[in-house]
Formats: sequence, C-alpha cells, structure tokens
Amino acid sequence: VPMLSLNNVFSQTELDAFDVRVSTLLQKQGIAVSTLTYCVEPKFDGLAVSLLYQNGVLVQGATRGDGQRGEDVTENLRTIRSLPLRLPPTAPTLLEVRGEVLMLKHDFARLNTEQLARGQKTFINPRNAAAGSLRQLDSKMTAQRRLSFFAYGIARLEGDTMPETHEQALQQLRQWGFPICEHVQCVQGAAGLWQAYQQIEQQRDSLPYELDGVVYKVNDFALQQQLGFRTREPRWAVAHKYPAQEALTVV
Ligand code: D41
Repeated sequence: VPMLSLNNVFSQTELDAFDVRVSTLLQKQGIAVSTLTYCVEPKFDGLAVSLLYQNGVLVQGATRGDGQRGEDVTENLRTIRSLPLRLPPTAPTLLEVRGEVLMLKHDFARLNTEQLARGQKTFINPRNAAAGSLRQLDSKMTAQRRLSFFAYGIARLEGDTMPETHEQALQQLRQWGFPICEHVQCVQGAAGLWQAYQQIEQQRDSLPYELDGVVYKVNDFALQQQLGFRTREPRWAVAHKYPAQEALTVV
C-alpha cells in the first residue's frame, strides 16, 4: 500500500477552506453533513515508516522513500525499544502499521553531549539525528541511539475487521501494544480544528518531542473513502505547520 504524503495549510483561512472543501465534496456525493468530526494529532518531526506484521511478528520495516519504494530498515527498527516485535495473540494475521520514528529532545541532547565528548560531529536537530540513526549500516550503532516510535495508522489489515474511525484505529493499535501519542483529540468542525491547533501550540515547548505542526484527519473511515485522494495526497487529511522556532545564540 503506497505511503501517501500530506498537503499543507498555513493559516486559519486555509484551514477553514479545507473544512469547506471536505463538506462540499461530501455534499456533492449526496452525503448530508452538518459538522464534521476530525482527529487532530501532533505532526512529529521524524521519519515515516511502514511496519509489516505477519501472525503477530514484525517481518519488515521500511522508510517512506518515494511512497512506493523505500529502504528496508527492519534490523535497525528492531532495536527501538518502544516498537513491538511481537504482538499479543489477539493480533490479526496480517497488519501493516504506519508511524513515525523520532528522537526525544532529551535523548537528542544526550547524544550530542556524547558526540562532543568523543570528538565526533554533532547533529543539527532531532530529525537529522533520527534519520542518521535509522540509516546506519550496522544496527548495533542504531541500538546505541535512543529512538522512539509512535503509530498513526493502519494501512492493511487481514484476519480482523477494520475499525470504523481513526480514533478507534488508534485505540486498537494501543491494545496491540503500539505507542500512540496521548495528545490526539477529536473535535468538531473548523472551529474545533483551530482551537486544537492553538492548544497544542501552547504545549509545544513542554512536550518531550519536536513537532512541526498538527495533522487534521476526517475521523470516519467511510467518509475518508468517499473523499479518496488526489495523486498522492488524501483529500481527507491536511498538515497545519507551526512557525519555525527561534532562539538566540552567542556567536
Ligand atoms: O506525525 C506525523 N509526522 C504524521 C505523518 C501523522 N501524525 N500522520 C500522518 N498521516 C498521514 C496520512 C494521513 C497520509 C496517512 C503522517 C503522514 N501521512 C505522512 N508522513 C510523511 C508523509 C506523510
């Protein structure tokens, strides 16, 4: 299943337009909608990966690459402590999970301190550190870097019924042992999206990971399917970026 990319909105006006576009498209298809329910989740500044489980066992993990073909990073992914290698007996026969690999702020700070002490190059930001760590040729090197994983979706499921909403899919993933971001919230309409955007922005500095924005997703899978996608971006989801963080330094 290809890994889609996300369109962006950059303002409240564009956010409103997204909600209007979604409602109008559904109305044109004869689906009456008053206020839409969306899931809002932090957009981690990490690397998107796809994980394939057969009979509850992780058999393959890949980076996104061009969306069709990525890099096989299975051995390196196996070293991530929070990423389940084996699922409980309740898990489906086939499961493909999408999520984000990232480095927490404190693990990044520690890595750079260690790099300095060893006289090795430091990393510019947690994303670069995570990317460099996941692409190591020797998984023993990856194991020494503390990477984290959060699941954000189910791409394929066999041997069980697909949940009806994104929120339920995340709950199901949690029950199968995947780490899910605890800041995901369901909201109503454009006003709800804007409120959640601002609320998560206020928490941004106190969160243990770096966010580059939030992602809005139509919660109902039946509606997602009606909306479909345009070349490589789903019509039912969009990313809303936060302004880049600025800091002062002595040169
Ligand atoms: O946290 C993220 N970076 C994130 C990325 C997320 N929370 N949700 C995402 N959802 C999708 C869709 C809606 C296409 C399944 C994503 C991404 N995609 C994504 N990451 C990289 C490219 C696309």
